[in-house]
Amino acid sequence: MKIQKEQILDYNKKGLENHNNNFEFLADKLSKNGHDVPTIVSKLAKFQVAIPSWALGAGGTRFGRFSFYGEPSNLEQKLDDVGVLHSLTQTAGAVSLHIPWDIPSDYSAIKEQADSLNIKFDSVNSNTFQDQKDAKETYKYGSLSNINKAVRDQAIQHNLDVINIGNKLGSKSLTVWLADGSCFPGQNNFQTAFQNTQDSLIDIYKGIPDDWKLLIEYKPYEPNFYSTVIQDWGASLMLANGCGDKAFTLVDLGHHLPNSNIEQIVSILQLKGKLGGFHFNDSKYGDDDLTVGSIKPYALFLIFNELVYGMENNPQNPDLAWMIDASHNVKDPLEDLIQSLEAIQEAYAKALLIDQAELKAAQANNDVVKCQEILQEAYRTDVRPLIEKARLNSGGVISPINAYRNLGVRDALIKERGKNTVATGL
Ligand SMILES: [Mn+2]
Repeated sequence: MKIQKEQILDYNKKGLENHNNNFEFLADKLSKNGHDVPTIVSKLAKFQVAIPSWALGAGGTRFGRFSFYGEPSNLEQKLDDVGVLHSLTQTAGAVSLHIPWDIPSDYSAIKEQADSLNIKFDSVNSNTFQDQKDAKETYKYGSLSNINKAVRDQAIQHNLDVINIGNKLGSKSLTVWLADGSCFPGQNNFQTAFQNTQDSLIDIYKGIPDDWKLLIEYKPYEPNFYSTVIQDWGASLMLANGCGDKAFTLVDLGHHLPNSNIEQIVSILQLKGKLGGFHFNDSKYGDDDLTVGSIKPYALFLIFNELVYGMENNPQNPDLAWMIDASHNVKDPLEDLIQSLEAIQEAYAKALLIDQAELKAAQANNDVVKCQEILQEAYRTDVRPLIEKARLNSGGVISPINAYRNLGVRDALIKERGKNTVATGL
């Protein structure tokens, strides 16, 4: 299914007057307070977030999976779904493939399709957390950290294969997340597991093209519940430094112990020029894969404050690979992703409203109250008219969720694909 430009223009007619009134009121207020509204709107329009190919179908838990209808059952259909998201939101201009779940069968056809939908191929993701059909070695006891060299070699080769696939599509980074670790004390030698991982990553790094990045993701627990080899940003940073200049840490919001100060992690990594990518989701307890901004929108805003500061003040840090990394158990994945994209845009817009010069002055005076006032003044602003304007300027819709429902997208997908389709992935 493809949403036509005429459908969007027609849909927008209804809300245009209301949007214009809201935007003018807000733009006037912000301009009077010294904000450069057109620059903020153009920054919002430029901000693009990759959709992972595994997030377009129903996810599940280890207790079960509840299907919904019209799921994409191949890569072409997944790209179509990202195309739907992008045409409505104008924020989802990239897709992040998971290998081997989504290996293209015809590269030029898939590139052509992505081009026609205005979608780029972002980071490619390797998978050594489950055994593939006909694989010689098993990852049951780890992959890049495994005590057995044959297993490590298989995992290294898989990552090199993924780089090769990404290269053919125009990707510029490889994301490595390991499930490696141990469930019980004594099961692994921590030092051996870490050193094996470092050596394996160095072998993979040798295959990273000059204009690519190697992104190393960390996670404190799950699926291993006693230890994970790359448990936190410090372990990831050590491994990245052990590889070289093209290796970076990737921060996933859900991969922290409760109450971790993620904004501080993000800030310091940017200072050191080592933040390479960022995965969005939200959580209450752990890696819950919930809709971005659904539980802790203020924390997301504080993180964006640091990201914006870093993007403006840390030229030593590269452009980041942004991706939504969530799974959908009860919502229509496309609606969930639209909500996440909007939450990301909202947090970003609010962070752009923080008066950095004023904040710096208040910090210099140790005016703690003023510092909080500056942050919360930005946070309390209803920035939605700015996001609507950015979307409209790029050819998107005023309200993506309403449009998605009004245009009957899910019904059309069910008609096209049938009821009992199942997406590859988790
Ligand atoms: Mn992730």
